[in-house]
Amino acid sequence: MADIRSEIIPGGRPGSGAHRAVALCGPYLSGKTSLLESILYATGAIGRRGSTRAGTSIGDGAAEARKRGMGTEINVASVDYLGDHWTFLDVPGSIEFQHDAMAALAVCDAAVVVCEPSPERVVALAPLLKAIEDRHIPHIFFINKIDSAEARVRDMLAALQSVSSRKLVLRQVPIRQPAADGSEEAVGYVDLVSERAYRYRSSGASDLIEMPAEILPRESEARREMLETLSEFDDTLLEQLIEDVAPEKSLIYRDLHDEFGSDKIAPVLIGAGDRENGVRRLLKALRHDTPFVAETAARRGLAADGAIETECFKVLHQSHAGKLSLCRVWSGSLVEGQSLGGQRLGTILRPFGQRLDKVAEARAGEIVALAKVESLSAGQVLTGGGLAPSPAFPAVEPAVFALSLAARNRNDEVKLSGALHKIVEEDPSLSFEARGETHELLLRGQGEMHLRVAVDKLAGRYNVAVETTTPRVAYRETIQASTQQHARYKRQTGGHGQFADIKVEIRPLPRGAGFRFVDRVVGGVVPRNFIPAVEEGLVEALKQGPLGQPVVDVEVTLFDGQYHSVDSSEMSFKMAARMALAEALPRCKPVLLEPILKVTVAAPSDATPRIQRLITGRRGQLLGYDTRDGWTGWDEVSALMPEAEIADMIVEVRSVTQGVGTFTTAFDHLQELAGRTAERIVEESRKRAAA
Ligand SMILES: Nc1nc2c(ncn2[C@@H]2O[C@H](COP(=O)(O)OP(=O)(O)O)[C@@H](O)[C@H]2O)c(=O)[nH]1
Ligand SMILES: [Mg+2]
Repeated sequence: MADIRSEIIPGGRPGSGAHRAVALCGPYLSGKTSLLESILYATGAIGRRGSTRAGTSIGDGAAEARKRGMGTEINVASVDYLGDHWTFLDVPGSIEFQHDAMAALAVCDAAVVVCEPSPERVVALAPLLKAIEDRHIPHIFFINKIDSAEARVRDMLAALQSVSSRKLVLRQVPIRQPAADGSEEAVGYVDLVSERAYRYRSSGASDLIEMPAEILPRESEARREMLETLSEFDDTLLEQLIEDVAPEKSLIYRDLHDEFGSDKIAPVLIGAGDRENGVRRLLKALRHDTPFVAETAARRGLAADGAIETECFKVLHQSHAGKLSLCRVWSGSLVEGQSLGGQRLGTILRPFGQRLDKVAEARAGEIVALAKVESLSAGQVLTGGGLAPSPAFPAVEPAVFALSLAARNRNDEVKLSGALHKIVEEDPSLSFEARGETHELLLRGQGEMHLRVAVDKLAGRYNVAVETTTPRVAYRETIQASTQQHARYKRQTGGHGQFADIKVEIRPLPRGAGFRFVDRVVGGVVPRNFIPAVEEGLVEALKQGPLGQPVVDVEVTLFDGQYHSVDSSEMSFKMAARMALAEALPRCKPVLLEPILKVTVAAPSDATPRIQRLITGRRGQLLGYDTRDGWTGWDEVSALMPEAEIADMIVEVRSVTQGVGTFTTAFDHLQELAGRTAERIVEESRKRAAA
């Protein structure tokens, strides 16, 4: 068939040697890495098909990924296929590693959304689809594991449509046969455009077969649906359908191409990625319909005017190669050793799983790793004019989980801090912070698994072993009663002694007022120059109150005192102030204060009642709920909750939302806490102080 479609394709044509990039995305375990393996095998890039289960796949080769049998980082591999060059980015499916997925999607020409063949699990796709749709990334659904699918493809299609705002176009229907165990098994498919039937083979390309008669009704129904959807965006096709004229295949192909490339429709293909079923069909759809680099650059708002332009979307730190900036070349080409925008480009590497192949040049469309370009980080575009922020680079998701870290060996503290900087540069959805008030080093991220992988990296790649604990809550205490206190500090040791005498009044202040010092000394009974020392002593004493926590919301008034012209000093007044509070505070009905956060939980609406129960079950106070802005079928529940109850809340939020629920927090206020819980907290901090 003469490729009449090549003329209408802007930016390039299939077989012209262009470089395109496609992200393989979808939930954890949907089969992305296996699909990548089959793509590599089907295109001849590898001679043997490995498996993720056996730990022999090209993807997931990093130690942390192999250990868990799951993708924890982007896997990159390039292939040549029918005269073009393709880079596939197999991205982690777990929501905890989604930042990598978002970064990869940002630079791809198209995405393949690999999904399980279970309608009840499509909810898990919602956050990913939202990101893809918001960015107008052309995407194909690949209903995977068709070999073990129990649901019918039409039900799966309906479920997918319910979470997708693009019109879905089913391009294949399965041919089913009764299996030995009485169930039905997919043994092949009919391509709805060409109206050809194929039989799957356990490996290799499917065989063209005669169209089974019993599939015809289903085939023509599905084909009509496909054409009707395509005609919504094409009047010519619409007229033909109305007039009952059979449309030319070339028109259907053109509509598929144009409507996919402009993100009006999302085609749906079926197959079994781990045994190459439907993989070649997928590759051909990509070959014909994936936009070329110049079109994607235009969608991103990048210039692509022929001048050199490249964008970094991910950084890796490797012990031997040093810093690697994974980049897509948007226009022009990069040459080893070249100077660009004040940066010297050293070695250029083409990743293939864990392997890095040196190349002399990287052309427009390619994805390569640039070695040791120290100032080039994810979310930056490098041109002859220097570095600039990427347009609309994916923002970092708010952290929902934290661990407190400590180097197992105290001498490793400097090393730990250096390593943390590197792993955060690799994955900006991790962050760390030295929290003064609890003397902890906090690592924050997207879930426990996310942080455990980071801890594994610290040990495995940077040789820093760390202990992890649950972060402490920054409790406070305050007083509920007023009192007056007289304190005299007097020492006589040899030469001249120390003397200070003060009278203070202590009273509670409203929540959030902090500490207030009032000087009501008259007649110089405490000389001016000693008054700051009194305040300093008070501040020191308030660092730890009778319940072991910092004391807040108190006012201390200095109203009387005495001094000695020789023995009084700043030091002695400071001591007197500390004594005064140490004696007075226990009498002022001290009470524990716990931090209360304003929490906003986002989840699919049908999970809202469960989210509300979860919140009230964790001492939360519901404030209300609303629809989530920009999300169809999602709610946001807001509540006030104790910080202590939020520490592991993400686990439960995910378990009632098929993994997609999330939340944000912000400090709201401190609240009095009494009873058993308070006693336990006071006891724990006493033990810690004694240890
Ligand atoms: N039955 C069946 N299993 C598959 C298929 N593709 C992948 N799997 C299995 O699904 C599991 C997850 O595959 P993997 O590629 O690691 O998923 P990923 O997390 O999406 O990368 C593995 O046990 C695969 O063997 C398929 O087409 N059919
Ligand atoms: Mg994987």
